Amino acid sequence: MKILYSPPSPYSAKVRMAAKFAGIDAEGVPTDTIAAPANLIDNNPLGKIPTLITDEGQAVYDSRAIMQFLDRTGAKRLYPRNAAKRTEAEVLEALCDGICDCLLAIMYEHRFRPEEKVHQGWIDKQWTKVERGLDHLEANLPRSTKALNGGHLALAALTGYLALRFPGKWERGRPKLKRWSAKFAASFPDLETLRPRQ
Ligand SMILES: N[C@@H](CCC(=O)N[C@@H](CS)C(=O)NCC(=O)O)C(=O)O
Repeated sequence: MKILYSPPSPYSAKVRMAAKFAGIDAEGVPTDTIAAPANLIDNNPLGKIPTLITDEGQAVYDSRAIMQFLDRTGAKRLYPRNAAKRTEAEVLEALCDGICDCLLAIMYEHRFRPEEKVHQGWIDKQWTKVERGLDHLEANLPRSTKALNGGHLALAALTGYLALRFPGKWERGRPKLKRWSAKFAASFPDLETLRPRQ
């Protein structure tokens, strides 16, 4: 099994941590989406990472479909069996991924638009969503990281991405979120190596 990814990508970090946690042997294939290589485009018309390719050649994307696939495939489950708890984990994942969507929209606005066309109003709108989302997380953090699930892994990916791309911009007033991130790093050193990095 292969996972096309890039080291800073938060969604890639989430699924690679999930594969490792679930005991699935997946080879990480560093992939430059801007270059749009054939092994990416031929497997995912959207040209996005992460894209998982099974040993049989089936492509699975996006990251949430990959998480569900890994949950069905691995030795360890990624989502609670209890329906209410599972919904909770899935919503936490959706929130963390959604915050990443806003952060990426901000990054892309700067990266892919000529400077005179960068739309500050759009960036501000995305950042408002980020702030609301992070405040919600600060007030509703999962209690423990002992029994990891897909929601926790999405949160670890999000906080890793914030630390990488937005240092000094998200921590103030959110001590619990910062502590949660540090505790994750200390508790799961093997997963920590897969969090977003340059
Ligand atoms: N909803 C998707 C988002 C994936 C995504 O946007 N990945 C980024 C990298 S972090 C990407 O591939 N960007 C290149 C592009 O949009 O062309 C998922 O959860 O997998």
